[in-house]
Amino acid sequence: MNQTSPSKITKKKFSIAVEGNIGSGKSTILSLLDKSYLCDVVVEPIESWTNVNGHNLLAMLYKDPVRWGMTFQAYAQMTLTKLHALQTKKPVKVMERSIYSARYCFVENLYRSKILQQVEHEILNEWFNFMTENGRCNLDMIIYLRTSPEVCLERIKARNRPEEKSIDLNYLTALNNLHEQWLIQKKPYVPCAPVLIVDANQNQELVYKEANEYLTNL
Ligand code: D5M
Ligand code: MG
Repeated sequence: MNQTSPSKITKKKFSIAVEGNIGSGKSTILSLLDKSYLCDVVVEPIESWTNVNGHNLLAMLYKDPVRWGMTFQAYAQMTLTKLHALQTKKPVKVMERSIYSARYCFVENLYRSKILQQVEHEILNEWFNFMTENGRCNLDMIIYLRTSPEVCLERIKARNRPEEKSIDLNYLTALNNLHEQWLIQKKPYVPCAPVLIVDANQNQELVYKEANEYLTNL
């Protein structure tokens, strides 16, 4: 058992982020982990992104990323920071995504594809640096659901969210490359916690079994 094992923690929770491309199966795994006596699951604030006082900001982003990219990322960063700060009861807190994937994958992709302007990137970065300093958004572990963009596309088609109709293989490949750079190559961004890599192309029951076995043996 290592030093940060949940059973050794009295007040501080062991915080985990489940990361992976769109359609990698994060929500499915989280809904299974939610039943565990060990874990409190905190899901991605997609409900708030699709209803900002009546505005579907996620749909607006997919429809017109140049117009809404900055607005969406500013809002995503804020809602995710709130989830990082959320106090939970059980020994392990499991989050869907984190402020880190928002910054290192989504913001980075919008910037590299010239959808975000340099000044917008600078502002988001300054906020990100402020929000992550002094351990404010600390994680103890990252579970990376590693998937091929092709498998993600199939799952996205199957779940058929109206906002996600425009997602194509190019977008998923770009996001996949950024997840890989961050969580596997650890360059140019270094993960803030140890990374457990799970092959999430496989059947989702097996993915859950692998993640759960790891958690109960911590
Ligand atoms: O999917 C949640 C949806 O939200 C999916 O369409 C991707 C989108 N999403 C999540 N975070 C971001 C950021 N930071 N920018 C742009 N789009 C985002 P899921 O597969 O559950 O992640
Ligand atoms: Mg999800």
